[in-house]
Amino acid sequence: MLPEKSKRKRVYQYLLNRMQEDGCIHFALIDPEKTDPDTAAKISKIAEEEGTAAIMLGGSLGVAEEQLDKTIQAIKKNGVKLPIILFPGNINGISRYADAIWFLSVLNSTSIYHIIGAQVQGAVIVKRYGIEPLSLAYLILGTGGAAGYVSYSRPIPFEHPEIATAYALAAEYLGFEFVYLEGGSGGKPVPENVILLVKKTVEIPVIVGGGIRTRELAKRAARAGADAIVTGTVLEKEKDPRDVIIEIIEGIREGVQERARPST
Ligand code: 1GP
Repeated sequence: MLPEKSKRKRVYQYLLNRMQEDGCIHFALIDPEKTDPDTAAKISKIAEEEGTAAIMLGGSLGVAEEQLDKTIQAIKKNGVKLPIILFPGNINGISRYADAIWFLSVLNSTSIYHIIGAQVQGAVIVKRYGIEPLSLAYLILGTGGAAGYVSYSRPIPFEHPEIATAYALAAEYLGFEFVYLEGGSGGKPVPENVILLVKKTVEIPVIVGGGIRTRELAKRAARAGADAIVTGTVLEKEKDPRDVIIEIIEGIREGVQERARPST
């Protein structure tokens, strides 16, 4: 019997619909190692109210399943209806309470473990917990940040958009549903020309993250064609998360509008 695709693909369909409607969507990334469950619940509620499309949960180091469980339970208890998508750094990044998981492969890692090893271990758990897998080609660019370091990656230089594009195209041909251009958390954002070339070449949705911390940077990534923008670090700062999210989402909307305008 063929799998019941519609059931397995609930979050997938939701994300695609929102990307189509809005042109570019926002994901709020929360690292449970850096943010306690109550704060995560508060940020998630604000994000939902201000138009964020989903909550991503994960981090490169020190995330334990128990922490994820508590964080997701707190977010759900706070009445947040947005999908909660795990963003695992390793197989300890899986919680039974999540709605979906970025089932990711670090395609430019030099370690087989990060390309297919952890996934083999994790698949069985994802199946057992009934979490929706969203297949994702995770590409590390620029300095790579902590994610690049812990995944033994060979980051793609920003100066070589054609290499990032070739990886993204290979990802599409291998059947990945999404591609993620990661500039490294807290680092320099992926340049517009890289996003532009990847978008021009591939048909799968392009997610961009790493170093996006202002309205202007969100606008640039959206204008270049990102289908989704991830912000993490900026939500951990002293600033009011509501102000931060409003700014980022306004930047995204402006970027989408500018994209639609014919160039003069
Ligand atoms: C990291 O791309 C994400 O994996 C988000 O990066 O923390 O810089 O927002 P920031």
